[in-house]
Amino acid sequence: MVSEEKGLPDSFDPKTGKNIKWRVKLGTQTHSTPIIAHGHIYIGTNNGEPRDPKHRGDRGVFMCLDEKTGRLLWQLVVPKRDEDAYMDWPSMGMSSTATVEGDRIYLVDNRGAVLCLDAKGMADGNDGPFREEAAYMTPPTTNGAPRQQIGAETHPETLRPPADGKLLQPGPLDADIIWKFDLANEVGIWPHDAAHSSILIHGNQLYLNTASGVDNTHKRIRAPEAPSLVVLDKKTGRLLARDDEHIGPNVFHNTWASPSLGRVNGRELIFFCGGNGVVYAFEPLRAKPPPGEVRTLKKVFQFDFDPTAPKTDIHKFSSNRRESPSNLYGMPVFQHGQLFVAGGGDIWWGKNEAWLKCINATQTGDITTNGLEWSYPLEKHVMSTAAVQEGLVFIADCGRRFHCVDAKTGQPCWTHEVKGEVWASPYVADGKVYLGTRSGNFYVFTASREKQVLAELELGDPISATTTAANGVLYVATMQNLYAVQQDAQSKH
Ligand SMILES: [Ca+2]
Repeated sequence: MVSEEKGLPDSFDPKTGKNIKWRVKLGTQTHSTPIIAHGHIYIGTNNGEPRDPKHRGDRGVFMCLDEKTGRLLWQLVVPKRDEDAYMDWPSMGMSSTATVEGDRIYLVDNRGAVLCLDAKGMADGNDGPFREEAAYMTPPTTNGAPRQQIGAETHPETLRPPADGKLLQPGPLDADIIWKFDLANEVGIWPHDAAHSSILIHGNQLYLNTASGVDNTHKRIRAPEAPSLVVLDKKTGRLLARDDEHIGPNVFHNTWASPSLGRVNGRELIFFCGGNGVVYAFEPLRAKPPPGEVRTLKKVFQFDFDPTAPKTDIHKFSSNRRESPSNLYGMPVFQHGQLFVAGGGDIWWGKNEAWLKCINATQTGDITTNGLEWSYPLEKHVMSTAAVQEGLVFIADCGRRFHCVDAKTGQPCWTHEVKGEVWASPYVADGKVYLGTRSGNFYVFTASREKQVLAELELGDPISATTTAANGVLYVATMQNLYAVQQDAQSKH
């Protein structure tokens, strides 16, 4: 959540076009953060503003846009899961954030499939081994409303071909899938609400949270043995390893927190926040196991984020706003031996209590008691990942408050009341902190120990995405628009 970019503006104005290079329409719901690489912008959204007449109706959409102009180069369009609304919530689109390396894009789509995509799309031909793009973009004949009622016995299903056997044909505007790994089919996850992962690349390996959660009753775990963290071969999508921590039964809502990596006293560790409210560190996988073999990730430490919360029969605390387990949405952030983790009661189903905690990541074993360096109370719930820079930790919560906290002591330097809940993470770049809220307000603060509000804008529609910057341009995604913001630019609209 910290960038080296310089020369970024303090403010911009959607009404006059000041400091705006361009603005493009996305779908009607955008929960994915824009990623910029090699002249392209990658962002997930929905199909509320169809860009291709052959793709109509509710879909998960992932767009590849031209960095200079915002023009659409190609898009991945994936039919919704229609077996149960709670497995792929209507109109949510594709929420995951892409990871890009060279000409390969790694992404989890709305059906919970891990995909490797070709940066050039279909325009330069269909690169394999995956060749079934036509079948994967064609919805079943019944596409539209989910087939089952809430509470009914449903199971995750594979995409069914339409009854008439007619498939949509990919064209130059469509995505080119290199390989696909379906988390529901292959490792038995239970999709819930929306798949959300930000894939970590380490050498030839991909580490990702599985987004396995409760069923449509919110009180049952139907896939207790499903992994929470998996490792895939980035070249082939083969499953190499998984956790064996038996996290499943105690996942309060879902497994939405993405893993991170840090070097602790010369040793690399994979950090991971489980949907059970426990923070783990694992050894990275050293070598590829022989064909057919799946390794178990070796745990280095575990830290119970909320040790006094209920640990058994936890789903009976669903909807209890006073007492419940904690869960973790944001990523664990590592710097100088410290691990910063924000979590607490679930925003939809848990207690109104949340914290930012600092963990000493140099210890091993169960570090719940000895590993806590400090704990700082947040308000209500927290979805953000902390941005940590020069001894300051920036975080925002769903109690409409933005916090600047001293990384050493956990004492607040300052706070600011913002309009709207915050689902995005703060983003530090060029001495500033950028933050959007669910009321559509956008804030620019100085990234300093003293409070200074540089700008408060009203963008008109809610913001879930974290701001990002590349090549001197700031990218701000609201639910419906993507703004490219650049100092001294002037757009006409
Ligand atoms: Ca291609």
